[in-house]
Amino acid sequence: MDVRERTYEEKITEFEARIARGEKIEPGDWMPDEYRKQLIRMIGQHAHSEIVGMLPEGKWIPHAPGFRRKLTLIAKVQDEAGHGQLLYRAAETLGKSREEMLEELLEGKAKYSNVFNYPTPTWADVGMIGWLVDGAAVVNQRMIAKSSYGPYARAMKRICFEESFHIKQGQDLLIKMVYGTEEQKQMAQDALNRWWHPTLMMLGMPDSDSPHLEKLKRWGVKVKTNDELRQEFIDLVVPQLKSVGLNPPDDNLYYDEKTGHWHFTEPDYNELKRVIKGDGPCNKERMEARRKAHEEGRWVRQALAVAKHKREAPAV
Ligand code: FAQ
Repeated sequence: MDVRERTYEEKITEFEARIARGEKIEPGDWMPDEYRKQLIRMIGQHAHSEIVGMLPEGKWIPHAPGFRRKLTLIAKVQDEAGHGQLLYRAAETLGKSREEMLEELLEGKAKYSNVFNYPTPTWADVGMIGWLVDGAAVVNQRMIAKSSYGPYARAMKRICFEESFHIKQGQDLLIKMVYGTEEQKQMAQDALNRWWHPTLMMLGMPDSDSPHLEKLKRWGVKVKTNDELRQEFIDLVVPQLKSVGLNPPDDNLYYDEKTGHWHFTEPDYNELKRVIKGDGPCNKERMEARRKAHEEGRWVRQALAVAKHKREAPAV
């Protein structure tokens, strides 16, 4: 038996061969440091997005029009909290603690999705988050379900299942408005105008300007590129919106018979860069709300830590 230590080249060749065979990489397996780093970065940002993403819709819970709409919205927002939990757990399998990740978020050092830094001035915005934001999230996450890292890929099964239901609640709410009064229809169209470009940006920088894409693709963390996912989302959602008389705010949007895809105007990626650096319409408000929630939850974490300590202390 060969007992010598394997070289880095041998380890990475075997690692890449496993990915090429479609095997999943699991927490205790050997992996290059850069693969681990990329995953912690991406899963951490994903987890933060889920919990910051509770805020723009959460503010509408007290104002939801009617008991059933309120119940549905509460359930949706709670689902997002659960997704955050699952994702923090998945990131922890790579060696970074949830506390560290949360600290980075609260100190403004960690990123979360651009899209949650925009306001929700009307009830129609709640529907648009479901239809567009959850819609784009599912397109991305169905791809992540095929990712090479086992815990991340498996977490997507439940997340995609629940987020597909969130899309339906957004569509149901908006279709009611679109077939309601003229004013309600206009509210739905205005919300679409507000959310269209931020949602397209949500799927990442264009491939030509994405510093991470090459590694993520090479190691099967992503099996499609940001631009491919953006096109897939547009091809899916444009006919849905048009079928109820809603029109994305893009004068150059048309179906190209030759390519079989919808042609669209790219969003302003300079705006994306500004928003993720902290200069969006609601960044400050979102971070203040997260910090307040963290402070208000401190007593729960302390009580749990005491209970854990008591359970683990040797009996006398
Ligand atoms: N927002 O090379 P790329 C949801 C950053 S879940 C913020 O393109 P990458 C559920 C990027 O981090 C939504 N930052 O990066 C829900 C990087 O910064 P770094 C979240 C962005 O990783 C629904 C730099 O720019 N989903 O919505 C964005 O290949 C409703 C270079 O960019 C996920 O997180 C952006 N849009 O692609 C909840 C899915 N775009 O790290 C509540 C997993 C780029 O160098 C209500 N994540 N940046 O400092 C991903 O697929 C990717 O990480 C992307 C970014 C697509 C977000």
